[in-house]
Amino acid sequence: ATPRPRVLQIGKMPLPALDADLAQEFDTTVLSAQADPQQFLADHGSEFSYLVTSASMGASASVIQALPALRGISSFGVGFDALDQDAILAQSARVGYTPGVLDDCVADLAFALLLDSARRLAAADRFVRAGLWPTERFGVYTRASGKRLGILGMGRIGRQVARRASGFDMEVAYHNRRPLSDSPHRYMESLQALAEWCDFLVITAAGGDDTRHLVNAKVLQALGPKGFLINVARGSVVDEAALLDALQHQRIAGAGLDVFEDEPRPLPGLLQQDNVVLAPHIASGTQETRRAMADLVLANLRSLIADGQPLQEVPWSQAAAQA
Ligand code: 8YV
Repeated sequence: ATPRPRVLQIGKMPLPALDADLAQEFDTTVLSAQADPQQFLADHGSEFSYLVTSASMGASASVIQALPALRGISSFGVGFDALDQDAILAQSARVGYTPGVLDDCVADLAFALLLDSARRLAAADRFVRAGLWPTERFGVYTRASGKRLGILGMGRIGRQVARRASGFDMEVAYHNRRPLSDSPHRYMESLQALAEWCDFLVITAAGGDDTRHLVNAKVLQALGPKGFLINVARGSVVDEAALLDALQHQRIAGAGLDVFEDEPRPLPGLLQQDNVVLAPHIASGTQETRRAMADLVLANLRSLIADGQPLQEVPWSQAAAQA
């Protein structure tokens, strides 16, 4: 029998069962489990044709370049901003990812953060647990229903957020680089105008150089002292220092954040603010969704090995393959 192709897995996957699946079905080596990963790559990098990673772990140029026989990458997640595009294209490796299967759960968490930042549910839970109910008053906060929702990045996930907003009788507008031909929602020419208009600004835009620090001090100023910022996309889209400053000086009303510029380390000042709700990058983190993502990681890897191409391919990988 021909030997099974060897697969390098960068680190632990976001669903433990997937680690087991990968170990069982493929000849898999976990890079982070090696005593000296750097040395391991230098000694054994040329033995691997396939790489498995996640949107969070990504794949740096130095890892890619240490794998001269690389043919395919299967990544867990819909984001690909942590995959070094230039290094990957230089080696003509094809890249699979997991779009589509997480849209509803990410939109659910956007709404959970929206409702929590407005109604302060996490703070209310802390209040009750601390035994304060009999003696103190919990504050009165902000209505969410019927308010204006601005979406930065009306893609697959943004559309699911908009759908949920209709159940809350919210008016929806969005900003993208260009208006969509098939969206019933109002298009705003600029992010600034969207921020001025809305009560809740929800970020569902892709990460990467094109969107870095789009939400800056000026946009937060436009969102204003009654406005809330919700981010379930990438920390890089927001200038986190400017956001902390705006929260500290009540230039915005509050924020709900699932993503940060330097994960897993939110700016320490954020932990001191009671007008922000923090989550550890869990928007896709349900059994159902992570299992569907894991199945797609496995299916993409099988397809890369059998046919040289993944079932779901990142756009720039597909474009390069067709050129
Ligand atoms: C993942 C994500 O949970 O899909 C993405 O791009 O950021 C999340 O769904 C995360 O990347 C897992 O590592």
